[in-house]
Amino acid sequence: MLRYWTAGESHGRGLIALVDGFPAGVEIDVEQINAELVRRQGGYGRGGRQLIEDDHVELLGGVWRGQSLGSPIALLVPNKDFKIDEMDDLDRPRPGHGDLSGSRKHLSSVRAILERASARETAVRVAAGALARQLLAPLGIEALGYVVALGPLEIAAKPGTLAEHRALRDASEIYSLNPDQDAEAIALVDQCRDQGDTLGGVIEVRVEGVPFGLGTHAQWDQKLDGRLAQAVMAVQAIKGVEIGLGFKAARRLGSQVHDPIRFDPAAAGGPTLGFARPTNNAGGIEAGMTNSQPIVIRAAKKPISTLASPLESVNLKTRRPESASYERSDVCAVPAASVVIENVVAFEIARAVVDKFGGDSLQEILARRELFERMAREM
Ligand code: EPS
Repeated sequence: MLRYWTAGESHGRGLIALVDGFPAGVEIDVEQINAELVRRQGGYGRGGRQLIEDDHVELLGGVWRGQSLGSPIALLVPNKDFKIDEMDDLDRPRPGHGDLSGSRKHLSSVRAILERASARETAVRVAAGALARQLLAPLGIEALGYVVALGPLEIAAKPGTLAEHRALRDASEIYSLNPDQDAEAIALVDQCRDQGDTLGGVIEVRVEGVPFGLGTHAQWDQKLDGRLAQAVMAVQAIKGVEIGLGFKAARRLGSQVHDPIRFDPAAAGGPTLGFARPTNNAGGIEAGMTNSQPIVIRAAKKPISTLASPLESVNLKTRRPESASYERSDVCAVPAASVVIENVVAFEIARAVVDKFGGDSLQEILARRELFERMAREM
Protein backbone atom coordinates (compact mmCIF):
# COMPACT_ATOMS: atom_id res chain seq x y z
CA MET A 1 0.00 0.00 0.00
CA LEU A 2 1.26 3.48 -0.91
CA ARG A 3 1.02 5.88 2.00
CA TYR A 4 2.91 8.58 3.87
CA TRP A 5 3.27 10.20 7.25
CA THR A 6 4.71 13.58 8.13
CA ALA A 7 6.53 15.00 11.15
CA GLY A 8 7.98 18.34 12.14
CA GLU A 9 7.01 21.70 13.63
CA SER A 10 6.55 25.07 11.94
CA HIS A 11 9.68 26.55 13.59
CA GLY A 12 11.56 23.29 14.17
CA ARG A 13 14.55 22.10 12.17
CA GLY A 14 12.39 21.01 9.25
CA LEU A 15 9.48 18.91 8.02
CA ILE A 16 9.81 15.34 6.94
CA ALA A 17 7.64 12.86 5.05
CA LEU A 18 8.15 9.13 4.94
CA VAL A 19 6.58 7.70 1.79
CA ASP A 20 6.08 3.96 2.01
CA GLY A 21 5.09 1.55 -0.77
CA PHE A 22 6.37 3.69 -3.66
CA PRO A 23 7.13 1.46 -6.69
CA ALA A 24 10.63 1.00 -8.10
CA GLY A 25 11.82 2.35 -11.43
CA VAL A 26 10.17 5.78 -11.36
CA GLU A 27 12.39 8.65 -12.60
CA ILE A 28 12.50 11.21 -9.79
CA ASP A 29 13.06 14.83 -10.78
CA VAL A 30 13.78 16.83 -7.63
CA GLU A 31 13.39 20.12 -9.52
CA GLN A 32 9.76 19.29 -10.31
CA ILE A 33 9.11 18.76 -6.60
CA ASN A 34 10.87 22.05 -5.83
CA ALA A 35 8.78 23.88 -8.43
CA GLU A 36 5.62 22.84 -6.52
CA LEU A 37 7.18 23.99 -3.24
CA VAL A 38 7.94 27.38 -4.77
CA ARG A 39 4.34 27.64 -6.05
CA ARG A 40 3.03 26.83 -2.58
CA GLN A 41 5.04 29.72 -1.15
CA GLY A 42 3.48 32.13 -3.63
CA GLY A 43 0.09 33.50 -4.63
CA TYR A 44 -1.19 36.93 -3.67
CA GLY A 45 -1.90 37.46 0.04
CA ARG A 46 0.94 35.49 1.65
CA GLY A 47 2.62 36.66 4.86
CA GLY A 48 6.16 37.42 6.03
CA ARG A 49 7.27 33.83 6.59
CA GLN A 50 7.52 33.18 2.87
CA LEU A 51 10.09 35.99 2.56
CA ILE A 52 12.34 34.02 4.93
CA GLU A 53 11.91 30.51 3.54
CA ASP A 54 13.46 29.05 0.43
CA ASP A 55 11.53 25.77 0.37
CA HIS A 56 13.24 22.84 -1.33
CA VAL A 57 13.33 19.12 -0.76
CA GLU A 58 16.22 16.88 0.22
CA LEU A 59 15.83 13.18 -0.61
CA LEU A 60 17.29 11.27 2.34
CA GLY A 61 16.56 7.74 1.14
CA GLY A 62 14.71 5.54 -1.32
CA VAL A 63 16.06 7.12 -4.51
CA TRP A 64 19.31 6.11 -6.23
CA ARG A 65 20.74 7.47 -9.46
CA GLY A 66 17.56 9.42 -10.09
CA GLN A 67 15.20 6.44 -9.76
CA SER A 68 13.01 5.13 -6.96
CA LEU A 69 14.30 1.91 -5.41
CA GLY A 70 11.00 0.44 -4.22
CA SER A 71 12.09 1.10 -0.63
CA PRO A 72 10.66 3.83 1.65
CA ILE A 73 11.40 7.37 0.45
CA ALA A 74 12.37 9.96 3.07
CA LEU A 75 11.83 13.63 2.21
CA LEU A 76 13.09 16.65 4.17
CA VAL A 77 11.99 20.28 3.72
CA PRO A 78 14.33 22.30 6.00
CA ASN A 79 13.00 25.36 7.89
CA LYS A 80 15.17 28.46 7.65
CA ASP A 81 13.08 30.06 10.42
CA PHE A 82 14.25 27.43 12.92
CA LYS A 83 13.81 29.12 16.33
CA ILE A 84 11.34 26.96 18.25
CA ASP A 85 13.39 27.00 21.46
CA GLU A 86 13.25 30.80 21.70
CA MET A 87 9.54 31.16 21.00
CA ASP A 88 7.10 32.43 23.65
CA ASP A 89 3.85 30.77 24.55
CA LEU A 90 0.47 32.30 23.63
CA ASP A 91 -1.90 33.15 26.50
CA ARG A 92 -4.97 34.10 24.49
CA PRO A 93 -6.16 31.28 22.18
CA ARG A 94 -7.10 32.30 18.63
CA PRO A 95 -10.70 31.34 17.71
CA GLY A 96 -10.60 28.92 14.79
CA HIS A 97 -7.09 27.62 15.52
CA GLY A 98 -6.18 24.51 17.54
CA ASP A 99 -4.89 26.65 20.44
CA LEU A 100 -7.70 26.08 22.93
CA SER A 101 -8.73 22.49 22.11
CA GLY A 102 -5.17 21.21 21.64
CA SER A 103 -3.79 22.74 24.83
CA ARG A 104 -6.72 21.29 26.81
CA LYS A 105 -6.40 17.88 25.11
CA HIS A 106 -2.66 17.55 25.76
CA LEU A 107 -2.59 19.52 29.05
CA SER A 108 0.09 21.58 27.32
CA SER A 109 1.11 25.06 26.26
CA VAL A 110 -0.55 26.62 23.23
CA ARG A 111 2.85 26.78 21.50
CA ALA A 112 3.13 22.98 21.69
CA ILE A 113 -0.06 22.73 19.61
CA LEU A 114 0.19 25.58 17.12
CA GLU A 115 3.67 24.55 15.98
CA ARG A 116 2.26 21.32 14.57
CA ALA A 117 -1.22 22.58 13.65
CA SER A 118 0.31 25.33 11.46
CA ALA A 119 -0.20 25.09 7.73
CA ARG A 120 3.59 25.11 7.39
CA GLU A 121 3.26 21.30 7.50
CA THR A 122 1.59 21.38 4.10
CA ALA A 123 5.02 22.07 2.54
CA VAL A 124 6.04 18.46 3.01
CA ARG A 125 2.61 17.14 1.97
CA VAL A 126 3.14 19.01 -1.29
CA ALA A 127 6.55 17.35 -1.61
CA ALA A 128 5.01 13.88 -1.11
CA GLY A 129 2.26 14.63 -3.63
CA ALA A 130 4.71 16.03 -6.17
CA LEU A 131 6.72 12.83 -5.82
CA ALA A 132 3.58 10.75 -6.42
CA ARG A 133 2.86 12.71 -9.60
CA GLN A 134 6.08 11.36 -11.05
CA LEU A 135 4.49 7.92 -10.84
CA LEU A 136 1.30 9.24 -12.47
CA ALA A 137 3.03 11.03 -15.36
CA PRO A 138 4.14 7.87 -17.26
CA LEU A 139 0.51 6.68 -17.04
CA GLY A 140 -0.70 9.94 -18.63
CA ILE A 141 -2.54 11.00 -15.44
CA GLU A 142 -2.30 14.73 -14.66
CA ALA A 143 -3.79 16.89 -11.90
CA LEU A 144 -4.43 20.64 -11.98
CA GLY A 145 -5.57 22.76 -9.02
CA TYR A 146 -6.89 26.32 -9.25
CA VAL A 147 -8.93 28.88 -7.35
CA VAL A 148 -12.61 29.25 -8.38
CA ALA A 149 -13.77 31.69 -5.66
CA LEU A 150 -12.11 34.12 -3.30
CA GLY A 151 -14.44 35.18 -0.52
CA PRO A 152 -17.58 36.45 -2.30
CA LEU A 153 -15.83 36.74 -5.69
CA GLU A 154 -16.60 33.90 -8.15
CA ILE A 155 -13.81 33.36 -10.69
CA ALA A 156 -15.13 31.57 -13.78
CA ALA A 157 -12.68 29.43 -15.76
CA LYS A 158 -11.84 30.51 -19.30
CA PRO A 159 -12.44 27.58 -21.66
CA GLY A 160 -9.41 25.46 -22.53
CA THR A 161 -7.57 22.16 -22.40
CA LEU A 162 -5.65 21.08 -19.32
CA ALA A 163 -2.41 22.45 -20.84
CA GLU A 164 -4.08 25.80 -21.66
CA HIS A 165 -5.55 25.93 -18.18
CA ARG A 166 -2.13 25.26 -16.67
CA ALA A 167 -0.71 28.24 -18.60
CA LEU A 168 -3.62 30.47 -17.51
CA ARG A 169 -3.26 29.37 -13.90
CA ASP A 170 0.48 30.00 -13.93
CA ALA A 171 -0.11 33.52 -15.31
CA SER A 172 -2.51 34.39 -12.48
CA GLU A 173 -1.34 35.77 -9.11
CA ILE A 174 -4.46 34.20 -7.61
CA TYR A 175 -3.80 30.84 -9.34
CA SER A 176 -7.21 31.05 -11.05
CA LEU A 177 -8.18 30.15 -14.62
CA ASN A 178 -9.05 33.76 -15.38
CA PRO A 179 -6.11 36.17 -14.86
CA ASP A 180 -8.38 38.98 -16.11
CA GLN A 181 -10.06 38.87 -12.69
CA ASP A 182 -6.76 39.15 -10.78
CA ALA A 183 -7.06 42.91 -10.25
CA GLU A 184 -10.49 42.52 -8.64
CA ALA A 185 -9.27 39.63 -6.46
CA ILE A 186 -6.12 41.52 -5.41
CA ALA A 187 -8.23 44.54 -4.42
CA LEU A 188 -10.32 42.25 -2.22
CA VAL A 189 -7.24 40.84 -0.48
CA ASP A 190 -5.84 44.37 0.03
CA GLN A 191 -9.13 45.51 1.52
CA CYS A 192 -9.02 42.57 3.96
CA ARG A 193 -5.44 43.36 4.93
CA ASP A 194 -6.39 47.00 5.62
CA GLN A 195 -9.22 45.83 7.88
CA GLY A 196 -6.96 43.38 9.77
CA ASP A 197 -9.07 40.54 8.41
CA THR A 198 -8.54 37.35 6.38
CA LEU A 199 -10.15 35.78 3.30
CA GLY A 200 -11.10 32.20 2.36
CA GLY A 201 -12.15 30.69 -0.94
CA VAL A 202 -12.95 27.67 -3.06
CA ILE A 203 -10.41 25.48 -4.84
CA GLU A 204 -11.07 23.00 -7.63
CA VAL A 205 -8.82 20.15 -8.74
CA ARG A 206 -9.27 18.33 -12.04
CA VAL A 207 -7.48 15.05 -12.76
CA GLU A 208 -7.34 13.88 -16.38
CA GLY A 209 -6.19 10.65 -18.02
CA VAL A 210 -7.70 8.53 -15.24
CA PRO A 211 -8.38 4.89 -16.21
CA PHE A 212 -11.49 2.92 -15.28
CA GLY A 213 -11.58 1.13 -11.96
CA LEU A 214 -9.45 3.05 -9.43
CA GLY A 215 -11.00 2.69 -5.98
CA THR A 216 -13.75 0.18 -5.26
CA HIS A 217 -17.46 -0.19 -4.56
CA ALA A 218 -16.78 -3.13 -2.24
CA GLN A 219 -15.45 -1.71 1.04
CA TRP A 220 -16.20 1.69 2.58
CA ASP A 221 -12.67 2.67 3.53
CA GLN A 222 -11.31 1.96 0.06
CA LYS A 223 -13.90 3.94 -1.92
CA LEU A 224 -11.94 6.55 -3.86
CA ASP A 225 -14.36 9.41 -3.18
CA GLY A 226 -14.10 8.70 0.55
CA ARG A 227 -10.31 8.61 0.42
CA LEU A 228 -10.11 11.82 -1.58
CA ALA A 229 -12.51 13.55 0.79
CA GLN A 230 -10.41 12.54 3.77
CA ALA A 231 -7.15 13.68 2.18
CA VAL A 232 -8.63 17.04 1.16
CA MET A 233 -10.57 17.66 4.39
CA ALA A 234 -7.37 16.95 6.34
CA VAL A 235 -5.65 19.96 4.77
CA GLN A 236 -5.47 22.85 7.27
CA ALA A 237 -8.48 25.23 7.13
CA ILE A 238 -10.62 23.09 4.79
CA LYS A 239 -14.24 22.94 5.95
CA GLY A 240 -16.02 21.36 2.97
CA VAL A 241 -15.36 18.95 0.11
CA GLU A 242 -17.50 18.24 -2.99
CA ILE A 243 -17.07 15.83 -5.88
CA GLY A 244 -18.68 16.62 -9.24
CA LEU A 245 -21.97 18.45 -8.70
CA GLY A 246 -21.58 17.96 -4.95
CA PHE A 247 -24.23 19.76 -2.89
CA LYS A 248 -25.98 20.96 -6.07
CA ALA A 249 -26.94 17.34 -6.87
CA ALA A 250 -29.20 17.24 -3.82
CA ARG A 251 -31.40 19.98 -5.23
CA ARG A 252 -31.91 18.48 -8.71
CA LEU A 253 -33.98 15.61 -10.07
CA GLY A 254 -32.17 12.38 -10.94
CA SER A 255 -32.71 12.99 -14.64
CA GLN A 256 -30.72 16.22 -14.29
CA VAL A 257 -27.89 14.67 -12.29
CA HIS A 258 -26.78 11.34 -13.78
CA ASP A 259 -24.49 11.30 -16.79
CA PRO A 260 -25.96 9.34 -19.75
CA ILE A 261 -23.84 6.51 -21.19
CA ARG A 262 -23.09 6.40 -24.93
CA PHE A 263 -20.71 4.32 -27.02
CA ASP A 264 -18.28 5.82 -29.51
CA PRO A 265 -16.31 3.05 -31.31
CA ALA A 266 -13.76 5.63 -32.53
CA ALA A 267 -12.65 6.18 -28.91
CA ALA A 268 -12.59 2.49 -27.96
CA GLY A 269 -8.78 2.36 -28.10
CA GLY A 270 -8.38 5.03 -25.38
CA PRO A 271 -8.79 4.95 -21.60
CA THR A 272 -12.59 5.48 -21.84
CA LEU A 273 -12.81 2.15 -23.72
CA GLY A 274 -15.25 4.06 -25.98
CA PHE A 275 -17.82 4.81 -23.27
CA ALA A 276 -18.65 8.49 -23.73
CA ARG A 277 -20.43 10.62 -21.11
CA PRO A 278 -21.92 13.86 -22.46
CA THR A 279 -21.80 15.37 -18.94
CA ASN A 280 -19.57 14.74 -15.92
CA ASN A 281 -21.81 15.56 -12.98
CA ALA A 282 -20.41 12.56 -11.13
CA GLY A 283 -16.97 14.19 -11.16
CA GLY A 284 -15.40 11.03 -12.56
CA ILE A 285 -16.42 8.73 -9.70
CA GLU A 286 -19.43 6.39 -9.50
CA ALA A 287 -19.88 3.97 -6.56
CA GLY A 288 -16.41 4.78 -5.23
CA MET A 289 -14.69 3.87 -8.54
CA THR A 290 -13.31 5.97 -11.38
CA ASN A 291 -15.37 5.89 -14.58
CA SER A 292 -12.55 7.19 -16.86
CA GLN A 293 -13.96 10.73 -16.91
CA PRO A 294 -11.92 13.54 -15.33
CA ILE A 295 -12.08 13.62 -11.53
CA VAL A 296 -13.41 16.98 -10.34
CA ILE A 297 -13.17 17.82 -6.63
CA ARG A 298 -13.72 21.10 -4.82
CA ALA A 299 -12.64 22.28 -1.37
CA ALA A 300 -13.93 25.16 0.74
CA LYS A 301 -11.15 26.90 2.66
CA LYS A 302 -12.11 29.05 5.62
CA PRO A 303 -10.32 32.37 6.16
CA ILE A 304 -7.10 31.97 8.20
CA SER A 305 -7.85 32.14 11.92
CA THR A 306 -4.98 34.44 12.95
CA LEU A 307 -6.46 37.94 12.64
CA ALA A 308 -4.49 41.19 12.83
CA SER A 309 -7.64 42.68 14.43
CA PRO A 310 -8.16 39.81 16.85
CA LEU A 311 -11.50 38.40 18.02
CA GLU A 312 -12.77 38.00 21.53
CA SER A 313 -10.94 35.39 23.60
CA VAL A 314 -9.99 34.57 27.18
CA ASN A 315 -6.64 34.86 28.94
CA LEU A 316 -5.82 31.26 29.88
CA LYS A 317 -3.99 32.36 33.07
CA THR A 318 -6.59 34.81 34.45
CA ARG A 319 -9.71 33.41 32.67
CA ARG A 320 -10.59 37.06 31.99
CA PRO A 321 -11.85 38.30 28.60
CA GLU A 322 -9.10 39.59 26.30
CA SER A 323 -8.49 39.82 22.56
CA ALA A 324 -6.90 36.76 20.95
CA SER A 325 -3.12 36.69 20.47
CA TYR A 326 -1.73 37.76 17.11
CA GLU A 327 1.17 36.04 15.36
CA ARG A 328 2.49 36.90 11.90
CA SER A 329 0.14 35.33 9.39
CA ASP A 330 -1.22 35.44 5.83
CA VAL A 331 -4.21 37.53 4.74
CA CYS A 332 -5.20 34.95 2.13
CA ALA A 333 -3.59 31.56 1.52
CA VAL A 334 -6.22 30.23 -0.92
CA PRO A 335 -3.82 30.19 -3.93
CA ALA A 336 -1.25 28.31 -1.80
CA ALA A 337 -3.94 25.88 -0.66
CA SER A 338 -4.73 25.10 -4.31
CA VAL A 339 -1.18 23.78 -4.64
CA VAL A 340 -1.60 21.69 -1.51
CA ILE A 341 -4.95 20.23 -2.60
CA GLU A 342 -3.69 19.47 -6.11
CA ASN A 343 -0.82 17.50 -4.63
CA VAL A 344 -2.72 15.64 -1.90
CA VAL A 345 -5.28 14.62 -4.53
CA ALA A 346 -2.46 13.38 -6.77
CA PHE A 347 -1.12 11.28 -3.91
CA GLU A 348 -4.50 9.57 -3.40
CA ILE A 349 -4.77 8.83 -7.12
CA ALA A 350 -1.28 7.34 -7.07
CA ARG A 351 -2.26 5.22 -4.07
CA ALA A 352 -5.32 3.94 -5.95
CA VAL A 353 -3.15 3.18 -9.01
CA VAL A 354 -0.85 1.05 -6.85
CA ASP A 355 -3.87 -0.71 -5.31
CA LYS A 356 -5.25 -1.54 -8.77
CA PHE A 357 -2.11 -2.28 -10.78
CA GLY A 358 0.50 -3.36 -8.21
CA GLY A 359 3.21 -1.65 -6.22
CA ASP A 360 6.53 -3.32 -7.01
CA SER A 361 7.69 -1.51 -10.14
CA LEU A 362 6.55 1.05 -12.69
CA GLN A 363 7.23 -1.43 -15.53
CA GLU A 364 4.78 -3.91 -14.00
CA ILE A 365 2.16 -1.18 -13.42
CA LEU A 366 2.37 -0.10 -17.07
CA ALA A 367 2.11 -3.70 -18.32
CA ARG A 368 -0.80 -4.52 -16.02
CA ARG A 369 -2.69 -1.39 -17.01
CA GLU A 370 -2.33 -2.35 -20.68
CA LEU A 371 -3.46 -5.91 -19.97
CA PHE A 372 -6.43 -4.69 -17.90
CA GLU A 373 -7.62 -2.27 -20.58
CA ARG A 374 -7.27 -4.93 -23.29
CA MET A 375 -9.32 -7.39 -21.22
CA ALA A 376 -11.98 -4.74 -20.44
CA ARG A 377 -12.19 -3.82 -24.13
CA GLU A 378 -12.65 -7.44 -25.17
CA MET A 379 -15.24 -8.47 -22.56
C1 EPS B 1 3.02 28.83 6.80
C2 EPS B 1 3.93 29.24 7.71
C3 EPS B 1 3.53 29.85 8.98
C4 EPS B 1 2.27 30.68 8.80
C5 EPS B 1 1.17 29.98 8.03
C6 EPS B 1 1.58 28.98 7.04
O1 EPS B 1 4.63 30.60 9.38
P1 EPS B 1 4.75 31.62 10.61
O2 EPS B 1 3.86 31.11 11.70
O3 EPS B 1 6.21 31.56 10.98
O4 EPS B 1 4.36 32.95 10.06
O5 EPS B 1 2.60 31.83 8.06
O6 EPS B 1 0.35 29.32 8.92
C7 EPS B 1 -0.80 29.89 9.30
C8 EPS B 1 -1.31 30.93 8.71
C9 EPS B 1 -1.44 29.32 10.43
O7 EPS B 1 -2.41 29.95 10.91
O8 EPS B 1 -1.00 28.29 10.87
C10 EPS B 1 3.39 28.20 5.54
O9 EPS B 1 4.60 27.97 5.27
O10 EPS B 1 2.48 27.88 4.77
